[in-house]
Amino acid sequence: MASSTTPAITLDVAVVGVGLGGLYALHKLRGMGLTARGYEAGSGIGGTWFWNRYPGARCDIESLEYSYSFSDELQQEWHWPERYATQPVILDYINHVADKFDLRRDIQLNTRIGEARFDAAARLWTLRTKAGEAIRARYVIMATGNLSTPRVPDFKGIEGFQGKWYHTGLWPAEGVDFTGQAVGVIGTGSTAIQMIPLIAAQAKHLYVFQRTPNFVLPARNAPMDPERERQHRASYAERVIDARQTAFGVSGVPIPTQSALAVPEAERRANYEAMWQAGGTIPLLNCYNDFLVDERANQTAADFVREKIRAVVKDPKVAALLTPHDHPIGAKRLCLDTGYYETFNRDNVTLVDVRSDPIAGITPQGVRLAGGADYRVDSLAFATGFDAMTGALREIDIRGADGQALAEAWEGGPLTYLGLMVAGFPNLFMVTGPGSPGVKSQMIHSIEQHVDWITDCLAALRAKGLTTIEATEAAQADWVDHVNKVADRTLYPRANSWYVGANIPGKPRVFMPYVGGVAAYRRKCDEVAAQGYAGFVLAD
Ligand code: NA7
Repeated sequence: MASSTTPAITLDVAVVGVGLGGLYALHKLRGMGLTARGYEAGSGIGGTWFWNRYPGARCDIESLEYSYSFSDELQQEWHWPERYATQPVILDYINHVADKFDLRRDIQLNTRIGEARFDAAARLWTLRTKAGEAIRARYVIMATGNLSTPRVPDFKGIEGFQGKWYHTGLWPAEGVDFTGQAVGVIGTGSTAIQMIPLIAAQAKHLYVFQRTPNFVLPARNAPMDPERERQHRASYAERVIDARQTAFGVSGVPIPTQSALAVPEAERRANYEAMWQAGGTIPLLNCYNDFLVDERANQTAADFVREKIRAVVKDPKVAALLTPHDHPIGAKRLCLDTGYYETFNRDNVTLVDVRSDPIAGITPQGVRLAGGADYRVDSLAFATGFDAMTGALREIDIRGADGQALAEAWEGGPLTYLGLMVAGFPNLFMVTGPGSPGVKSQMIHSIEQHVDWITDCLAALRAKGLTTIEATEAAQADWVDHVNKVADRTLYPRANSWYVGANIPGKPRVFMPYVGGVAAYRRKCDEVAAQGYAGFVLAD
């Protein structure tokens, strides 16, 4: 273990987190001739795709889209075996990228950053690892991810549970065999929806503890169609440009111009049916231009999906419980499934409604509800989500120019300028931070845009002979206001989702992502840069 007196390594840029964002940042920074090093808490790289190894973990964006665009050679050589890649395949891809671009020599694994302090006189950050190693760096790029702080609710009695329990975001690398077991899954978000059909097929009995049903659309996963792959490979360059003009950063999707209410019902239903058959979330999100802003328009799609649930689930009581009723469709992250609703027709699956009768605690044998019912299980899988968007940053003790803690500055919710920087924290950048479209877009698209913007900014500073950049309070306040106004024009804030921190008791209810779309956001970021970094103070 390094002691606090160990001389600090000094870098141009320290990159915290080596998932998809950190990895691309390291590649870009090295290309600029800067000294950079990535610090990763995991024993391997990959971030989300390293930790989330639960059964059925898979991307919910098509893999031909969900891949880096910065290297045509990489795009042409990599083969995605299925329409939506599984977690192991995505992790292979990330490791392939690290090897191809020789990035491992700049990556330090098993290293969790515990604190970061800005020295205003020296204009340098000092990071300290949990093991006590110090790192001095002119700039810090926080590539810590949006869904990287797993959260198990504070259930009474969990420490006395005699079986084994797991969180999906910290799943054992060697996997878990549930054969012959009674298993409880707590939560019914995207993660649980991917996992439940596979556990049901293996376990003796599965109890699904559901508080809120979600809207689930069919993924229609399939082996990669060679012709589709060929066409996509032939048009990657145009597709990148196309994706930049869209709301979600996914290419090949027409921008909707029509209201759902402006078309006859038969035509609208035919459209929804085509979307249902095509699979994926993107067709529905792009069906009509008022789907996420007009409640009545939204209702038409919500009712369509509700009918589908009733058509699949045989027991009407179970179907009713699985039918979402408390939020507009799409206002929470839409989930994709392979056989989720069908799973509830199995004899070995029981849906337990913990909305009407909440979980009171965990007993040595299983789960107890407030009403007294006991469910005996051998294992428990918590698919209870993450302290999203701010959790990973708040876990690090980050102190800015006047010693202020980031956690304090964000006490009432995250404040950022463009989701890229925070006033009072010079030279500290975030990749897809709160206030940017990150989680509301194809993540790799947004990651690349942020890393490109940050590295262009560092190049501009270098060209001007300057060393520091900091967001102004005024620009930050305007941006936060804009993010809120844009969100308030939509149906998004109406859902109790992790976008508003609703899953974390006591977390301030603030709508965190920017939902004006990646096209508008990119324009704004480009304008700011073109105006000499308007809203930032640059200094030597
Ligand atoms: P989510 O989407 O945050 O889902 C967490 C689930 O856990 C959700 O169904 C919650 O119900 C449930 N939950 C949380 N706390 C409790 C308690 N105390 N009792 C019962 N149920 C509870 O996390 P995921 O991992 O599924 O997905 C996160 C993102 O990863 C996803 O959006 C994709 O982008 C990838 P609630 O809805 O709060 O009533």
